[in-house]
Amino acid sequence: MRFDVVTLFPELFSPLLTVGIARRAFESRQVDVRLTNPRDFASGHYRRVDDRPFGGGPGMVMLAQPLELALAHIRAQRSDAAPVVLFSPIGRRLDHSAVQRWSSGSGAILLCGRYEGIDQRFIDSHVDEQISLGDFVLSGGEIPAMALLDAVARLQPGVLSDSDSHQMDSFNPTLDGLLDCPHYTRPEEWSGQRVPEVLLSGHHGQIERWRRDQRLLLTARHRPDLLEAARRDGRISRQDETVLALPR
Ligand code: 9WO
Repeated sequence: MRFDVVTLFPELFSPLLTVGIARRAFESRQVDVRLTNPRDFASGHYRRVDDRPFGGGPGMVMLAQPLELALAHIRAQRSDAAPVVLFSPIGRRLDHSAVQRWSSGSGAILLCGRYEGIDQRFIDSHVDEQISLGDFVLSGGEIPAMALLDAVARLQPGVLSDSDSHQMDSFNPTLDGLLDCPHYTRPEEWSGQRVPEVLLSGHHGQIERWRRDQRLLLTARHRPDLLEAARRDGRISRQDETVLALPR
């Protein structure tokens, strides 16, 4: 799949593309990321990409014209009708099921806004979808774009070291709708705190049951909304309910 990113700051993407486990998906071009800077399509001696807002007010607004030329340049390279995605708090919240859909698609054109925003006429003419990471404001759309690319990259076959473990419901904290269990590593005692004995026991059945219990209890305490959704989807067994009903 191919993701074209339209950004005034393409250098922000280097660490994403060259460091960590997701990098494998990018370097192998399983997830082919192309960066386009609208400044390269700006005119005049100063190659302006922004201007003052009509009606007054603070800050600057991204010009529609360099963005449209950048988009035309990308469209000329792509043979598909990839959707144009804008990252903004107006959009639908990104979640794991949306990431799964993006990870099995053919890509998109990711538009990263800066300054106070983008001329609304460009949005009305060219943006197909808006995606939000939550109800807060950033200084640009680059971090949300990187969040989507990272989430998509780690779902590519062979990218996670424990190959494809994310695809197995019982290993995936989001596929079956429960939070992940706590993790422990060496030493067995740290700062006066011992690792739960069951994890040292070597009883794989007991370990799996303990992890399931932890996930159920953690989800009940911190995200009762997720537990309700898991119940509605039939993902909570009778044995699970027994654990949840125990007094704590
Ligand atoms: C910001 C904004 C705030 C409230 C309602 C609508 C909005 N649209 C935008 C917008 O398009 N902003 C551009 C990208 C330009 C300013 C910096 N940008 C941005 C994106 N800030 N915060 C986000 C963002 C994106 C996804 N999830 C959370 C925040």
